[in-house]
Amino acid sequence: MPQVGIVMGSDSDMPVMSKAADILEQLGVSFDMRIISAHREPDEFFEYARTAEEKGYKVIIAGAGMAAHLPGMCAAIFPMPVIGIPMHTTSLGGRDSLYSIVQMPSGIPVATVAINGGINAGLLAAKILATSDPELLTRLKDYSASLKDAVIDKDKKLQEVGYKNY
Ligand code: RP5
Repeated sequence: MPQVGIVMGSDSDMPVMSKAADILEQLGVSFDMRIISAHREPDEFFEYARTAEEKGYKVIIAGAGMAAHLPGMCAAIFPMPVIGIPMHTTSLGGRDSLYSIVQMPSGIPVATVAINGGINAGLLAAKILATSDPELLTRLKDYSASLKDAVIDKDKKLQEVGYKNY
């Protein structure tokens, strides 16, 4: 059973949503991925959200752009955590998506990551699951250590070659 449901409003969201999928795959977290538009196919959306719990999801990652109702409507129906990813948009730079997703009314939370924040959405979903999975927690700690090592390596190179040759 997939532990995480990844859903996006359009295939134009895929470059961002695939980053969430990649990090979950790297961490050994099972997921499934769907393209479902809350606005363009409301009946299919409601079917998806109503059956999400029985499909085994513990977290949903929902990404959408513009008047982005998909994450909020998932949170209205699915009883476990929903993480929202606001998509960058050409007209308003993603502020439209961000405000639509982050400004939820009291009682229906959506954990909103940055505009185009696919990697952090995947990591946040994994961290939620890691609260009851010690092996996943260890893999997350290893991932954090690898980030630290990458910065140390970059600084080491800077000290060796100088900023003009970096
Ligand atoms: C939203 O509208 C989608 O999430 C997407 O970000 C945006 C534009 O969709 P397309 O016109 O590219 O299909 O529903």
